Amino acid sequence: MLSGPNLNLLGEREPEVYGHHTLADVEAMMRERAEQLGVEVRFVQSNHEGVLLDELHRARLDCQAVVLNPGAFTHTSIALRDAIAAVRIPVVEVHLSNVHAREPFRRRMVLAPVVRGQVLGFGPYSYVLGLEAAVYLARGGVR
Ligand code: CA2
Repeated sequence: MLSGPNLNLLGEREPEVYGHHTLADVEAMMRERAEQLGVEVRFVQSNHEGVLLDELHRARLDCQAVVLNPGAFTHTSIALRDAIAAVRIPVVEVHLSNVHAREPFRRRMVLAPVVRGQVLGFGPYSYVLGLEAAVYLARGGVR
């Protein structure tokens, strides 16, 4: 599970947009579901694009799928797009908010063509659904 910039502030500010859960709360929800599904999850949050790139590269060696909330890099990062296209393991993009119902600049999603799918708008539950999708893909779901 890779979380991008500012998501470490979750629960501290803008609760009307992102809710009251902290990132630790969201990760605990995912961990609980991961146990039920019998899978291991590694959690990384970084505010640095290069660290997210390194983690995607690392994941291709020891993970079967990635759940990614790229934060604002969703709208800008061609480097993340290239990395996702390069790593070959399935990447599921998740967002807490329904970005399409927000500012027009958030509708530009540069990773969308290279991820396997997106889950957005369900708050912390987007992460749980993203995990379920990732496990489904890792276990040989849709190609
Ligand atoms: O809805 C999402 O999950 C986003 O990826 C969150 C990003 C935003 O730039 C994307 O458009 C949609 C921002 C994360 C910032 O999180 C904060 C949390 C608390 C206080 C301030 C920012």
